[in-house]
Amino acid sequence: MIRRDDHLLARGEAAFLDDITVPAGCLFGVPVPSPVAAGEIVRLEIGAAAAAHDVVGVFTAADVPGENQIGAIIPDEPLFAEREVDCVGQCVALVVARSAEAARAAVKLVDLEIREREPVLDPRVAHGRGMLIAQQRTVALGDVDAALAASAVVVEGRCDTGGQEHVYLETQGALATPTERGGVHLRSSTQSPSGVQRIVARVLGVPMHDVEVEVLRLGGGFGGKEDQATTYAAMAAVAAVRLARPVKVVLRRGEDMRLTGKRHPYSADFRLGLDAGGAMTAYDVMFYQSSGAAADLSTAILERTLLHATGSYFVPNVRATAAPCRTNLPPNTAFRGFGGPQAMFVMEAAIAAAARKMGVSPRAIQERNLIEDGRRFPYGMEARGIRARRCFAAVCEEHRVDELRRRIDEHNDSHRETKRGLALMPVCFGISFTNTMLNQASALVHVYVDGSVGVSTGAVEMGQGVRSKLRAVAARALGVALDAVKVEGTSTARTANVSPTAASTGADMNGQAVRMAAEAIRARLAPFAAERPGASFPEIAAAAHAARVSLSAHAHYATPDIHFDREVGRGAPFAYHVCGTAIAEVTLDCLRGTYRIDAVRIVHDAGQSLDPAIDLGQVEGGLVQGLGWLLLEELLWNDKGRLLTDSLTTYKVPDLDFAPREIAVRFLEADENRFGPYSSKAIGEPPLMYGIAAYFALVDAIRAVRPDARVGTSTPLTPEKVLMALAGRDQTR
Ligand code: MTE
Ligand code: LUZ
Ligand code: MOS
Repeated sequence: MIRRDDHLLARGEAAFLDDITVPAGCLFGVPVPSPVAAGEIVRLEIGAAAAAHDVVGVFTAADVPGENQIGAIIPDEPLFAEREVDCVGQCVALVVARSAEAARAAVKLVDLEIREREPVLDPRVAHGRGMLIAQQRTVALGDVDAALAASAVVVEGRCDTGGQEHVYLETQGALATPTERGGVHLRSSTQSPSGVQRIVARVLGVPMHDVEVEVLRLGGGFGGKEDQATTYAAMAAVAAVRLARPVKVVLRRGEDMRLTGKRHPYSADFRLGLDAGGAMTAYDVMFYQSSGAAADLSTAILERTLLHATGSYFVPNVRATAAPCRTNLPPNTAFRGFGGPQAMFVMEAAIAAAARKMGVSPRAIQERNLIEDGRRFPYGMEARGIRARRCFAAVCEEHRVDELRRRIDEHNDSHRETKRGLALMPVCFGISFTNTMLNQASALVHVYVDGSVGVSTGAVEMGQGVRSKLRAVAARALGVALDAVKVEGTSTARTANVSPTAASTGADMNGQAVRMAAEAIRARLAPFAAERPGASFPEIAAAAHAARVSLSAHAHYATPDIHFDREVGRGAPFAYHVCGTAIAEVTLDCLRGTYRIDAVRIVHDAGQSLDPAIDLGQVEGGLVQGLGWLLLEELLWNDKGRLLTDSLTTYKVPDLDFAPREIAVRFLEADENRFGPYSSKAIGEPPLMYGIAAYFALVDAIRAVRPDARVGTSTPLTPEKVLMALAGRDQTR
């Protein structure tokens, strides 16, 4: 299947925010960021900037007509800093000029003096000082202390996982056009049109119906635009309303990298107990999340960390605690996996440590402990329809993992310059927003009298192919050809109160709503079809319209049977879990520390795919993005909290050469899934965690050189760190 937009995209004709022809008189805004990570604002003089060539206005907190507050979950983030700054990149003002160049030149003329404080960058230090975004939380099952005391083997350790920059190709931006009565029409590069609408209404002090947010498509989001697109939409809106002129704000790459939050770095302490046979008995883990300077989505991300603490495994006694620690970094935010990858990494590091101590392969421990139907997750949900073992067994069998292992061992026995390594990664990812309220979607379907179909939902297309999937659902439910269906861009005026396109639920929930609306229309058309054997769909639609029967339907879908009590950390928060397993093989150059990912082979449960080509792309893309997080992408800040890796020359993302030589993906035979339209399954986030297989394969190869190398507990494991580990340097941090 070719996505409807593919040719447009390939020719560069698909419009992104910055391609839209701006309205007459449009002005350009550029934010003024704090150069300091923590301190008190003692002077903010905007006079010189305001008087600069082509500058039309400079806006600060004083100019916000409504509330100067953009925090969506916890109201702790001002749009423009007032007295304090809490991170480098926090904005104090917006300069608006006739060109973006003139605005950028004038940014330098803003006179900002800050009395600096020592920033806190380490979440453990923040925790020690009681600097928390919200209370720390625990999910627990059984009696961990007793079970650990009774365990035959206990391993303990510390893990540190790094952050990750989203590097969506399209940077953050918005175009605001003032409307009547102090309202605004926004084009925003956001995953959350209703989120932008709600916060902009608050900032402007107008009702939500006076703020319309429209989204055509995003050049990638990856979670980075679930919450943080709001900032730039709100700035543009304030200036547009104040000046009664359209205002566009689009960040440059470097600005985007410095100003926006990233995947949360975590530090963790773990203790894992096992019996003599390798069955896990107890798991005790403490997560320190580097939340950044404001809450953003940190508490929700922390919750998903807790719910994925045990990964794909069943552990009878668990205590998982997580603290959202306030650090002087830009507020960290959603990123594919949403706290799940950080948790799963720690569990895999614990398994690797246990395997070493017990003299068995990590695979044996993984296989022994995979969760099965009837078992419970630590939060009390019973595993049902869990296909973890199926995928694990299938990938091992299809790729003859024992033989792969033997060949690698043979290679390592007979080669000194290169060593090879292998590891497996089973993924089991919960599908649904952990905040039950967000698990709803609606759709508006119109059949036009010529038989063509228009579909509107709250889903945002960001490259993941949700529009193609919704098109397939509508065509199938109505019984028309794909070409008859158009999925419109997203607008808050057509579809209201929508959840962000996130948590991998976009196609699931919006697809169900589309199916329901389309089926309602089809039922109305049925009598007209019955009276007209052989009639075409356009003829049937025209006949129904002539009889004054509505050809439009709206439907609302709420994911059934989910619930979660946040206070006690118990419930069934997920509709289902998506499972799969990856095997990774790497070859290490022992002299240079460089390595090649030879192959990643995956068996993944995509359900009854609505579009196998898209799903294959999601698995491959997620995997490579995960590899970047684990192996390559290193964020460095100086001790003043200034990001040093703020360009794509210093921040390395995977390229074709880095990608695995071979990626083999097999989709498991489909079964029923009542939560996905036509038994499809969510696919956006889970494949990212397959990258963990390659990380531990590399650790395996390093150990073939140096069995005592101190690797395997921190990410990213860059070639530089590999080289140091081969030289016998401590790489625990
Ligand atoms: N794929 C592309 N090409 N671009 C993206 O921005 N975002 C990912 C994933 N795949 C993303 C992507 C994330 S973080 C999520 S939550 C899902 O897509 C969202 O889309 P879905 O719910 O429709 O799967
Ligand atoms: N966003 C959110 C998410 O608000 N809640 C979630 O559970 C979630 N999960 C993954 C990605 N985004
Ligand atoms: Mo994805 S992190 O849920 O936007």
